[in-house]
Amino acid sequence: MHAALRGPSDYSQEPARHPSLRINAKEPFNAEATRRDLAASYITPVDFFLKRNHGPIPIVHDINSYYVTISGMIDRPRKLSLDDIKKLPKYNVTATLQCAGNRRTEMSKTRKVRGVGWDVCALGNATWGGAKLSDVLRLIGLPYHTEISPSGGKHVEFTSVDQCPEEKGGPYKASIPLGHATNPAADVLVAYEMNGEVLKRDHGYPLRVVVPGVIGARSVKWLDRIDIIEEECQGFFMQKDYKMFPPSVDWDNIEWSARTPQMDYPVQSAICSLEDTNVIVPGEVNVTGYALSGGGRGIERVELSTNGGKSWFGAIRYQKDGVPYIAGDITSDKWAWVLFKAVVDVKGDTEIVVKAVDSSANVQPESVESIWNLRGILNTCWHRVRLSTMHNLRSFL
Ligand SMILES: Nc1nc2c(c(=O)[nH]1)N[C@H]1C(S)=C(S)[C@@H](COP(=O)(O)O)O[C@H]1N2
Ligand SMILES: [Mo]
Repeated sequence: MHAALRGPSDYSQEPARHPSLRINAKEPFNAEATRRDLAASYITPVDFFLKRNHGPIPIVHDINSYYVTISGMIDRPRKLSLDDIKKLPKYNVTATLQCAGNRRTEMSKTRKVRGVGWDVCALGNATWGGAKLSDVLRLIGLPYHTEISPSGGKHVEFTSVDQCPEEKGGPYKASIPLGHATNPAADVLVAYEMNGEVLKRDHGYPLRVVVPGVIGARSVKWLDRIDIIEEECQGFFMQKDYKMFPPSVDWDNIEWSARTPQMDYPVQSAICSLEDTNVIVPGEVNVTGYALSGGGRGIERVELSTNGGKSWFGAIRYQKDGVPYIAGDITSDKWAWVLFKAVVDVKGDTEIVVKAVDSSANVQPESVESIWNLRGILNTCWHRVRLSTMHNLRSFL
């Protein structure tokens, strides 16, 4: 094992976290921002960025002797230091990382699912700075657009050092197809910066992988090894966790090998300016939130309804101030969410519904029942908030 980077076996050396986070599990630490904090900015401040862990946060003992081992089905294995990675061309990629478990709590309300519960904030949008994985792999003799290595490797596996109970104390690991890893346009990064600052421990210091447009589970933090392997990673999280089963499959009839692990996330949106518990004065209500889709697909429309989906009206989408958002245009951040806003005139008790349509015309499903799955992943049904109105406010004053 690595001496310079190590995963502790207990939670006595966790980093400090922002007090306003909503903690969904303490050990391992899993937390999300409040809806308002998350939607307040296009670039998510590190403090409010989703924190999703499966074990105690690793510690760097000596950054000067840290290296990442690149090995597996290649002729010349190599060890790369942080400086070696930093010598490669640096890219800044703005990409949203979304956990597949985002909105799991809501899915559990129809029928219980297993996993850490999350509201609608298990994601964040950051500008990641680092080397492209495609450039790192060129250093070991794999050219761009290699689908199969000369020795028959088809996947690139990332291994960390954190001690995860699901892996019986072993490290977290995941893989992506070699063709994806060696495609420079896929923008897969070996990142050392987040929002212009050195990566924080919670988010993978000293190096993490960022796979844009793909569920967060493949973006391995605290990188120890990169291995070229024959087939996809056989670790717990790839084989027995992040898979999407149909509603008919439950724990008594599950056959894990029947499905491949999830890669891209589907089109998603949620309202962040309101909570179900809000009691408001009738009148104009600001509705804001986020929408995103996987695989680099942009957001074509965000629509709201106040009559359960019988009719819809469009919300304004935006990323950068003063730059109109055009899905798929080079002026937009292809891997990033869009924020939306609209004003809704609320007269009495109202349910506000949001749904997004991506640039491939994929639409969010109406009901959670049709996409229910035992692990509670990829809940992307129309997001609803129920508002109660206070009609007699004056008489209270
Ligand atoms: N080493 C390691 N990498 C990991 C994980 C982990 O537990 N250990 N969790 C994964 C999951 S499921 C998600 S959603 C993202 C979350 O990244 P973040 O905590 O930086 O938001 O990290 C991924 N990478
Ligand atoms: Mo995740």
